[in-house]
Amino acid sequence: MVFSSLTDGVARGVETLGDTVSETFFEPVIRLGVTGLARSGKTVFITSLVANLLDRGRMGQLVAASEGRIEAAFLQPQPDDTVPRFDYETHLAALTGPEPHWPDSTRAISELRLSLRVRPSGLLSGLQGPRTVHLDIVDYPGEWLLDLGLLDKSFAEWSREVLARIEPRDEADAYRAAVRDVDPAGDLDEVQAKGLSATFTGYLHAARGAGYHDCTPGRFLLPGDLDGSPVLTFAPLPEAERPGRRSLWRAFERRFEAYKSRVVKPFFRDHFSRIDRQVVLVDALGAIHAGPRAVEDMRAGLADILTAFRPGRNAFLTRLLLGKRVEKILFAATKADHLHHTQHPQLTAIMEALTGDASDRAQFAGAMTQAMSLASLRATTEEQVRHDGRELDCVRGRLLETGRQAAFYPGALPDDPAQLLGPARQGADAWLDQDYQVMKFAPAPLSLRAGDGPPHIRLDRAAQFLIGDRL
Ligand SMILES: Nc1nc2c(ncn2[C@@H]2O[C@H](COP(=O)(O)OP(=O)(O)OP(=O)(O)O)[C@@H](O)[C@H]2O)c(=O)[nH]1
Ligand SMILES: [Mg+2]
Repeated sequence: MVFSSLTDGVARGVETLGDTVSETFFEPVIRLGVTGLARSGKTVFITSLVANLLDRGRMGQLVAASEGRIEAAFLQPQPDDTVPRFDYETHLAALTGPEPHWPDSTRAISELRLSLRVRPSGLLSGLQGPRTVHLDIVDYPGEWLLDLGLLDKSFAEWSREVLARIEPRDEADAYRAAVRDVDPAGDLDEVQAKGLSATFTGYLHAARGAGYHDCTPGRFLLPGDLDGSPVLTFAPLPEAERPGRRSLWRAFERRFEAYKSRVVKPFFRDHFSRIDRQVVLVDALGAIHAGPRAVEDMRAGLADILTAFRPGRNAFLTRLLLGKRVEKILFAATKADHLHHTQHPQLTAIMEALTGDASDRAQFAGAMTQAMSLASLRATTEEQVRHDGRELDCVRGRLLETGRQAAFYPGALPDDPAQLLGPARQGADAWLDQDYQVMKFAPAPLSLRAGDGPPHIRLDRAAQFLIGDRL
């Protein structure tokens, strides 16, 4: 992690100038952010998108590709030397090798530059030669966006809120007990400090496991190279009466402030503020399968993530962005290959309803938005199965657990998303009249024709929405 010493405003100003100069005189750059909560499908999405932009045989809905205007696509060294490279080759080998498997979980930010040589369309086509458009894809955990909410809070406010929030939660038993024995005004004892932060981190992990999304500070769960450092060694404390300079309270307060200024702000300044186009991936089917509580939690988590795209609500972001906006946001329900295509419209409607609240209120500050259901890597085929005298629209694939082929009917999604989101909001324990299942399928072994990327569902439409207008 590199900490910049420039102030927020200056950094953004210099960079804006840099962007403009290079876009005007050199080659245009599109920065595409890919985010979503853990396991939402970010790594598979980027891997398959890149593979399908390199080999465009299955990208019929990407207009520049279907018009044959993309003359070449190639990977290049990325512009940011301090960000890990997205490990495209390893992930692709996992997905498309002789024994295909899903890639490992990735827990930090990474970046990849794909460059496209494109012939202009329309009037310009006769006048101009091909130009190069760089697509910088940035993969970052959605959890990091949740930290935005910390910036407006003092340590005292944050502590008060968190302690109140965790009061009724079983997952926090150990932390509540630990805090009871602590005198926040007493001198800092580093062993005690580490113990408290470890117990609090344990609570965050348990809470996330139980489906709570309000698990900040985000880096406590995904520390990366900050693991064990003082900026991650703090925890919420009960208010202290005039704590001294060397007290536990003051130490945690300083670290909380350091977390904000040296972890949260640099992420927003160095990465988030530079994004032009954004995909937010959501494992909506996984949540529906897990039940109403998980759906409600997903909705609330998504709403929190999306506040980052409505910068008017946050003074720091407003200042940082200086009017720059994400131009397009795609909300995509991933893993749609778990459903027969006849049910994809229902899944898309659920996505629209989940993000609709937020887009109505502020229209994401002028960004164009779209909801979609897609599969980055299609692991199933479709099949009709007769069951109890009825034809069921099934999907067939190789089950992850047993390796056996099976046809599978996940249950019918309702035409009206309110039938799911309503009970979820009202705190229902189970779905009333339908049971939803999700099987885990392994990626299918592939034998790709020359020029074809891996099989997908609507990845070409997603690409057209996100970057088609710039090609
Ligand atoms: N059937 C199917 N499963 C998918 C697809 N994309 C992702 N998955 C499943 O979802 C899991 C998570 O996908 P990833 O791309 O690793 O998700 P991620 O958001 O990068 O996850 P983290 O790095 O852990 O945050 C995979 O291991 C697959 O089981 C898809 O297109 N089809
Ligand atoms: Mg990942």
